[in-house]
Amino acid sequence: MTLPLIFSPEVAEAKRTGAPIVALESTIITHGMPYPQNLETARLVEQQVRDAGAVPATIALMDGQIHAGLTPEALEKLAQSNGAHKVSRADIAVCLAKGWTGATTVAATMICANLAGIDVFATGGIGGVHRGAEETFDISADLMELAQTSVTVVAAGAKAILDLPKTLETLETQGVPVLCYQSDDFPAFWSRSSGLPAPLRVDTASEIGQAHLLRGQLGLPGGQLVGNPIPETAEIPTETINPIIQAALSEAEAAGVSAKEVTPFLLGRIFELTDGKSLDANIALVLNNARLAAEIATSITALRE
Ligand code: PSU
Repeated sequence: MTLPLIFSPEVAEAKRTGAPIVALESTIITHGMPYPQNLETARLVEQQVRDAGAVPATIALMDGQIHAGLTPEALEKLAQSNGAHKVSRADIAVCLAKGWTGATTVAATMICANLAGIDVFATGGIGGVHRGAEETFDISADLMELAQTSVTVVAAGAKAILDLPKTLETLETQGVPVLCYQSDDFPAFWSRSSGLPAPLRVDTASEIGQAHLLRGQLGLPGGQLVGNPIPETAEIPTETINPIIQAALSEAEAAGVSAKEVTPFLLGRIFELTDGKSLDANIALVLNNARLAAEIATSITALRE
């Protein structure tokens, strides 16, 4: 039985020529944004990666195969599918065995990117320690994945619906480097600053690429989290977004939402409560992350030569 991993023609060609590649996740498409904005954003993000000189590899599970790179038809099918499973580390193998359509979270995308030989991955915001985790134990598998899989993940921090101080503490305990790009603060997804200091500050894509390769040489397992603040023009100030997050959290609690449903529920309610402004910000920050990820992938390719 061979590893069920297939490349789109564009990604296969990039692998053949050694061109830089950026992995992209698919849970953001199926569970993070409504249709049709999810499809439009997925296309724009792929184009942003190309414009910045790299090749996009959107990752998803379909028909028993890990797809690294989706054809335009497959991307459209995924964006319109209502029944896609949200797949993390625990679910990948069974999802493939059953031939289900699986949208990969940050954790699962890291695993697939690593198998596909892709070093860099861009997303919106990683999962983390949920508020009230001392009661619920709800901690995203994304954090443990960063501790064990060698992929550099570019995100606008962790989603601000989370307990950010506990998320940073957990990353520190797990030995995950958190590199804040051109900022002294850890970003908070829709806002440029969480008010928490950057564990590490970096100022160039090349520094990030060098650190990625050095970790390999040092024999350190695990990846890096790059915190790239949302562009100033697109940010929603914390004073505006915080009460909305609180309202959405109260509703989630009242409705008894738990486990994998929490993040999609909160993102959906915040979208409604901000009249769509949270989605505009989310799109802007993902595009910003895609550009930086392409620059990092390009620098890693050059450093390897
Ligand atoms: N970034 C976004 N929107 C999203 C996600 C990331 O801008 O919806 C997804 C990622 O796939 C991430 C997941 O892994 O949310 C976190 O889910 P959970 O909190 O259940 O681990």
